[in-house]
Amino acid sequence: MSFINTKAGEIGVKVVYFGPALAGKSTNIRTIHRKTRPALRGRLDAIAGDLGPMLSFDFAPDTLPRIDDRYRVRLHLVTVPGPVLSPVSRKLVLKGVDAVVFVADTQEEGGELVRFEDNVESMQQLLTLLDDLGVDSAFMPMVLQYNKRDLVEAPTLRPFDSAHASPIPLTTLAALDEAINPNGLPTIEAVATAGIGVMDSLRIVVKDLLAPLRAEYEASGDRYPIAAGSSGGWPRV
Ligand SMILES: Nc1nc2c(ncn2[C@@H]2O[C@H](COP(=O)(O)OP(=O)(O)OP(=O)(O)O)[C@@H](O)[C@H]2O)c(=O)[nH]1
Ligand SMILES: [Mg+2]
Repeated sequence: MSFINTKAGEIGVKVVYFGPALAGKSTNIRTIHRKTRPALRGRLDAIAGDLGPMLSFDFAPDTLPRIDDRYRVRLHLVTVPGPVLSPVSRKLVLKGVDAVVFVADTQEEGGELVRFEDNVESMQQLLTLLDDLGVDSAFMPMVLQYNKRDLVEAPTLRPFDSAHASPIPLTTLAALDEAINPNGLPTIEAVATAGIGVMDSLRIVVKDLLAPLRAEYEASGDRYPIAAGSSGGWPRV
């Protein structure tokens, strides 16, 4: 649910960093904050949540084209909080979401993804929460960031399951992609702690956001005058 602030000449969009606990969501946000010119960005806020701090900040990249030749795009980046699943907090954070960076923890041990199931569960939770909020995830710009690719060991030899005369399936990155990405959303491998793949993940969803924003605001003419007494911004309905 993007929102327009005619006074500031900006359209705000909300990008949520979702994923299992400790996948690297906050590391993404901190890295982007650090890499953004201070003049373009707001403060990095840590709001205490019931299960941990929720990080957020906003910035208006000067590299993005204006919408309707007038409006700058201001990105509001937010993480879901917490080491424990908290559907209530997560749903609140997702309210009004315009795009999602799904941060998966793809560290490996012995050639297998240690957190395969956590990633699958988190994606299921995301889809359920979006559905609860009435958001059609099929139209949501989303990128799957396969993070912690520095924690990858050379695959070890797998035991052979003679009963089935085939190797026991590995829980590899390809298997994860098959499990959580049936519709072929864009994916990117990352090492968030080294800044690898972080800006590119954001770029992918922002690029996918621009077309729908243009369609929405450039077709709307002057439907958004500044209301008397308002600060100039209100949520879209
Ligand atoms: N080796 C490695 N460690 C990482 C990477 N990304 C994040 N980490 C580490 O993983 C831990 C968790 O990172 P956070 O960014 O706090 O993860 P989070 O998803 O925000 O975690 P919660 O908010 O607790 O759910 C930290 O110790 C990070 O330094 C990565 O790409 N490689
Ligand atoms: Mg965090």
